[in-house]
Amino acid sequence: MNDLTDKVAIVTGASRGIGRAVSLLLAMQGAKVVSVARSTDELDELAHKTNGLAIPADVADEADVQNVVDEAIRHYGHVDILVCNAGVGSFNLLENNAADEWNRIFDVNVKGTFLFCKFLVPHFKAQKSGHIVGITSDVARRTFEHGTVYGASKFAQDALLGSLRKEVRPHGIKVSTIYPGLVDTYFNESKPGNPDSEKTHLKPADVAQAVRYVLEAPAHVVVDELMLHPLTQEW
Ligand code: NJP
Repeated sequence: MNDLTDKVAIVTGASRGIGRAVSLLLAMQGAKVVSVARSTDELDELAHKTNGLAIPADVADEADVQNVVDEAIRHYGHVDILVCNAGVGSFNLLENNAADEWNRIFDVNVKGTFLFCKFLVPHFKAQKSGHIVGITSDVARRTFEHGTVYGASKFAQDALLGSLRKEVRPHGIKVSTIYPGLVDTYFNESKPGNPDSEKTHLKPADVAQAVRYVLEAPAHVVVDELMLHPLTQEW
């Protein structure tokens, strides 16, 4: 098993939901966590709880992302793990999506993943190790009504991570993609905690456990893809 103690992990979209659960779980395993999102109050509280760093950033802003990577390396000396989790969605008939909505969703889900990988891969190559975990979606592998824009962004994020996996494996770098089904979070204006969600949704902690599982795989093993659904969800 790969021990996470003192591993330095950048987690995006950490202010709530899945990213927050990932930050808390990795910190419990002894990792040094760099939590990234735009909501500063939530990040400060998380940094306190994880005894880690909180760096406010818009994942779609190149200068912000460069700053997160520089600051994490300056503070801890290196980075071992990147969890690309920040994501947004909205669900509409194709013709009801404004072009700006396309830009917003692709900026966060695809460009955000691209920028963090772009700035960290050279660092990982130089140290001949590193693990990138992408939180995509089950809809990166299937299509659904009202999912033209969000689904297209998740297919694109999945393709980016799959291609990158092939590029970086010879350098000792792992890329794992996690495909969650419905998760009980504030995603897309949902309200977590509805009693029915016990049956219909995963919990953020379930996805965090999946992240822990892929990160703790022994050095000679890479979990390329991991899909998890609530038992009741149709596939
Ligand atoms: O969503 P939510 P989840 N720059 O809304 C951050 C995927 N997924 O935890 O900036 C930086 O609770 C935002 O922070 P803030 C989904 O596609 C979910 O459910 O402070 N950060 C917050 O921390 C996504 O990739 C479901 O507003 C930005 C976080 O992202 C991932 O799971 C199903 C940002 C979103 O937290 C986490 O989503 C599925 C920006 N520009 C896949 N914009 C599901 N929930 O059902 C947003 O298949 N964030």
